[in-house]
Amino acid sequence: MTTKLADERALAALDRFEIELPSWGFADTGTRFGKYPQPAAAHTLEEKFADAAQVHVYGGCAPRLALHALWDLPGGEAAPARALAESYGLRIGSIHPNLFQEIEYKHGSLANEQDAVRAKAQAHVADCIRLARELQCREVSLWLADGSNYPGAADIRGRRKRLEAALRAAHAALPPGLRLLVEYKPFEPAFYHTDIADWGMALLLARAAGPQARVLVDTGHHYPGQNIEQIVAWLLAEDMLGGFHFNDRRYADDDLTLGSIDPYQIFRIFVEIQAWEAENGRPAGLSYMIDQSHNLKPKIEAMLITALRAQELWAKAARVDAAALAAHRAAQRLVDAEEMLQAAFWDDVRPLARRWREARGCPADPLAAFRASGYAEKAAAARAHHRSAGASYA
Ligand code: PSV
Ligand code: MN
Repeated sequence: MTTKLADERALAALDRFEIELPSWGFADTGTRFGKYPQPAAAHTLEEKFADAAQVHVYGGCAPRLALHALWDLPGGEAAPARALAESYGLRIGSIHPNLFQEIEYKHGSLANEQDAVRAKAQAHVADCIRLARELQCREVSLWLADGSNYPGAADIRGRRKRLEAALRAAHAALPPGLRLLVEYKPFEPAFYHTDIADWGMALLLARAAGPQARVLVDTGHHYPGQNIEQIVAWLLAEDMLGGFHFNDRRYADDDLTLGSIDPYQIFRIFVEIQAWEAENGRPAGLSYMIDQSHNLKPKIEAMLITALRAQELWAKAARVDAAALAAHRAAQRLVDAEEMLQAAFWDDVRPLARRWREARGCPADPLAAFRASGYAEKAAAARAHHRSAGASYA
């Protein structure tokens, strides 16, 4: 396969690759030990839309914003968010229920032992489904902080049963076309057991919920050393993969910039997806989202770099020649097969990505162009009145 054909495949792959930005990634965040306010951080929903729009204007591949129900839509009204999306030229991708911040949820939400707490959580999910319908979103993306800290404290099977019933009930309220994504995480905030700890649990729950439910893979939610592309391959084979929350990590859920620690991991995930798409002759219909809260990096720059890195890794994966790889595998030419992946990973696709951007009227060097615009400085000046360190991530 010639370089020209590989480049054509990569350009076509870039045409169909979009990544969704998290509203919460533009707001002030911190660690368990403190919050680190930034002068240009977004405080209002409008500021979050405005900042996200910058990423799309310069990067050209991030047309959607994910919203967090409690932080972004506290009044439960869809109209203001719809108007903002329109005026900033963005779409609203997914709605994230918040089932962890309120004190009632300290022993869990949908798996809670107490009927009243479960009912409150279920009503919130139903409200998120209504919002998602009104905002014409593609999905409601559910992550639960449910779990326990000490052995003996929780009836694990009882909690699983309640969770399954809750997801079934949520699914029953979905209008056609709206998906329910089930995200898993092995630990934190619970440190002994987490109710949806891994992809197997998420898969079983999504299956039980109904046909519009799928699993969401957050790359940070795995133990070090776990083979995430294998999980992706299995979920694809089961037609149960819904999408991703991308971030990188050195330990777990560190919210580091995608590809900053292990770009080859993301590349291998993309190779699996594109192999599935080539075999099935259709897109896998996945939602690619960023789930990063940058405490120290300037937020818009961090999101822009993340979107560009995701594009580059996606383009690299597209340069793998699936037919040649299959031939090497069939003939058990291990070295040749691996070299195909290595070559595609190491080839520099940045000139190609620049070409792709320029063809769309985006700057060849988005970071430099964004910096030259002075947007961050202007935002910092305009947002000075917000400056008081609050306690929430909103
Ligand atoms: C917490 O781990 C988390 O990052 C989950 O991944 C959610 O997707 C996100 O917060 C927003 O609720
Ligand atoms: Mn996530």
